[in-house]
Amino acid sequence: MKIKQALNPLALVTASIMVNPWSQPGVNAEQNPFQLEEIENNRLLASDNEGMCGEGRCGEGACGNMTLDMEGMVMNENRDELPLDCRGISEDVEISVSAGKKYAEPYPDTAFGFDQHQWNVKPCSRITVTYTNEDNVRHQWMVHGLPSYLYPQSMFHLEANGGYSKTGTFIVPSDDKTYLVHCDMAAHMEKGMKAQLVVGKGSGDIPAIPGVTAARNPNLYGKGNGILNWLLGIAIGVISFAVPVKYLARKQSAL
Ligand SMILES: [Cu+2]
Repeated sequence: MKIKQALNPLALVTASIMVNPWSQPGVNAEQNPFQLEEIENNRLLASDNEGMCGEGRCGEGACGNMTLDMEGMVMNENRDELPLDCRGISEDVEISVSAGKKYAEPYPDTAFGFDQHQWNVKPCSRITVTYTNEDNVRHQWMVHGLPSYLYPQSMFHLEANGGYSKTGTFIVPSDDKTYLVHCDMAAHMEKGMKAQLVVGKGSGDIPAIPGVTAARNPNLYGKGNGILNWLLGIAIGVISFAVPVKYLARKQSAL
């Protein structure tokens, strides 16, 4: 009788509801609406230009403001032309960025990552980025929000095919601004390939950058409260066992 009470499914369901499985938030790659709109506009502009530089018209080598070969692509490189608000180059900065699945390992809810997620430079810096892709799928390093009179679609863009590196240079304006950097391959930003380039004092952090800023809508699925999750799992397991046992016991007593 006591065993039957202990296995009372109603009591177990109540107990399992009382166990709170919510745990500490993970980092998901939420974006703010402005960034989403900007990225979507850039995609539309890029697709408008596709017939100009894509579809084999230029083949390998230079094409407008894009260089493309078997190893990847550099788009909108600018080594010499100063932004209108810069009197000169304040400093030359060299950045090496690695991309790959292994860089996602420290961060929950991510699958891809950069080895760094924030870079700080002075206004009017000339920045040379060497981007190395350690995976076997394509990855991009794309900066948004640059002045459109220098950078079509307001972006500078490196893309490295699996196992290759690409190097490109661009010059940032003089204003304090935080630029979104991401990989635009499907779902890669949402899965961790998101970073920020801070020029001068920046203009405020971008949310949900792995290891840098928190998500505004954190993931509430349990990952941290291991004991509570174990208790919930045990309770569900016991219920699954108790219901058929009770049914069989009733059936037997009726015979
Ligand atoms: Cu990627």
